[in-house]
Amino acid sequence: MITVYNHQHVLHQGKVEMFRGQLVPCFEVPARADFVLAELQRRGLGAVQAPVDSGLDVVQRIHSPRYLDFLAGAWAEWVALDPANAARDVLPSVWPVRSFRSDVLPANFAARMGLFSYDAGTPLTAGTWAAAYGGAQCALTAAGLVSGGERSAFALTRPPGHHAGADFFGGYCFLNNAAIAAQALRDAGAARVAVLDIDYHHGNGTQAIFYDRADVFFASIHGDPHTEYPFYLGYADETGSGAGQGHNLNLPLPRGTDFARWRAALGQALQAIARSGAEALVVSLGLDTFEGDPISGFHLRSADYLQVGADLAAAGLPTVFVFEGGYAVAEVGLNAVNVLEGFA
Ligand code: SP5
Ligand code: ZN
Repeated sequence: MITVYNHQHVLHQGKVEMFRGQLVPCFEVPARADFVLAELQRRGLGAVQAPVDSGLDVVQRIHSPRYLDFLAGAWAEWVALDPANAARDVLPSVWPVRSFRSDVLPANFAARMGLFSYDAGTPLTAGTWAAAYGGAQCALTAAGLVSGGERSAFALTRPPGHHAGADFFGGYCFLNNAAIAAQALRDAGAARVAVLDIDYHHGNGTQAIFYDRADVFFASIHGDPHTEYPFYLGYADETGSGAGQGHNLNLPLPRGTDFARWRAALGQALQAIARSGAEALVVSLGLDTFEGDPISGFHLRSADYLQVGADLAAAGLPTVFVFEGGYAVAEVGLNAVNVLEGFA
């Protein structure tokens, strides 16, 4: 398994996120990717390479121009407001909910922060654009390797991506790396692609991006949104719309779910993916299903991830793995590499 890793991930380094009325230290930290890289190298699980820069063509097929323009320039705008801002993360504080307009682009910076986001847990920092851009290149390079005949490749990057939609960030995510990889596989000739999201949290961004499309099947196993973030999407009755009707599968599970029950859902998702006729698979690989995760509620153990990898391999599809969540930092390397080793 080839891993595509961009050292610029470290340029995205949030200080704080809003939680219960306080700014608390970020859970999504650079050390997460470093632990995975160290474990990959310790266990000798294949080559690690830097991404090839292929620009924004595919990224622009997933994200809107005005969103990309905003993200690329946001930090410079923030510092221009007040030079002292250079020492602070940017967080949104006002949002256009129902009855407000989203077609008009406000001149005010805070207004645009809110227009392009949905939570106050996702700080934008000096290096966010550089890190997210490099992450998208990792996803594109990994997809290119698989289109070129590799059985699998792993985009090891952060910030994660699956909560980011066509024109919004949130849930620690800015560019949707899994969606970008899926689009790249389509563009390289796969008639149908599946995205399987096994992060603890529903992949609302990926679902929304492909919701009305028949060429990308989306399946997600996640904490029940009645109680779990991101709350407002991820229910079982969301099955796709228009041409995409029948091409979306949500398998929400209650807090406290153990591996036996989780694995049964994985079997269900993989059967649906087989029926979808997918010729390639993108796995949104979150490890926050781990029993020791500080913000999540499933009870998977480290050894279980070897079985997860074996089950994914049994689907028999060329597979791009994309790193998503997982906040038990000391164990995230072991758990991620267990999936990859179980697959290989
Ligand atoms: C990619 C990904 O996994 N994003 C998850 C974003 C979750 N953001 C909300 C976090 C809520 C924090 N809860 C803290 C509980 C501390 N006991
Ligand atoms: Zn997650």
